[in-house]
Amino acid sequence: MRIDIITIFPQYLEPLRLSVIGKAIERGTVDLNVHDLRDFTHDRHRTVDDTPFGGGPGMVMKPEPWGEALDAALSNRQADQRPTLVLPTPSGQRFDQPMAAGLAATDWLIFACGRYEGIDARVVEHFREQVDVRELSIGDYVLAGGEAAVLVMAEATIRLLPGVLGNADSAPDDSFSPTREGAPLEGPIYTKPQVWRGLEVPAVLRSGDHGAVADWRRAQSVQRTSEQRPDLAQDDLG
Ligand code: JEH
Repeated sequence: MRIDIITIFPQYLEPLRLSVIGKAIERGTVDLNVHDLRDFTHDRHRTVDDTPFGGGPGMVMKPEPWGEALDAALSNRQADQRPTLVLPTPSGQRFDQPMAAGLAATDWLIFACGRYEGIDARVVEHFREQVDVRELSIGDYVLAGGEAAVLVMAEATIRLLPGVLGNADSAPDDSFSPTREGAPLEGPIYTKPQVWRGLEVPAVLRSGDHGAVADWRRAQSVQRTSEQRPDLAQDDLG
């Protein structure tokens, strides 16, 4: 998968080069290209913002640098390639696990990180002709820009690519997997030592009775989901 990220803070995206996502980049599973929006300005101050038409607080990102940056990212593409352009915005659709899976099924993502009050709306209007546009939000709180949202969306997407997770079975059993429907949250997990600071690992987990372990885990999931996320709980599960 190819991923382009356009931002005025390229260093903000460096954490993607760590850990399991970084390995995927090193191995070539992901071709990550981070671009500095200011490289597509032409004035001495490398200006990317201006005052809003119609008035109001703050500044708006100018369309010209975005137009040039996106033209550059889209250059030299094959006729059959139609990338997905993801725009993080507080007014987008909520990003969730099925969307991560949908993005992971594409072969080219371009993330456009806004700052200030956001990007001049004509940028999306213009590029809709060349790309599939997704305006997405990671949640109902206000960030200072799109970069942190892109870290979240890119990590959630890349870890789903074939070969990225060590244990191929890890992803399908995740909290938000459809296979955990009704009680999607995981209960408590334990490792050695058997007793730590006087606290014992539940005996059932050491019983060797796989059926009893599965039943216990299911009951823990049901309890945890109803306590922490009643909105996700299916109330006929005990
Ligand atoms: C924030 C991209 C580009 C700040 C305020 C306003 C809210 C009412 N989940 C997310 N939260 N924030 C972002 C995001 C995602 N994905 C996000 C961004 C940009 C993504 C610039 N900013 C900063 C920013 C305007 N306020 C929006 N309103 C709902 C509380 C009040 C106005 C716009 C942009």
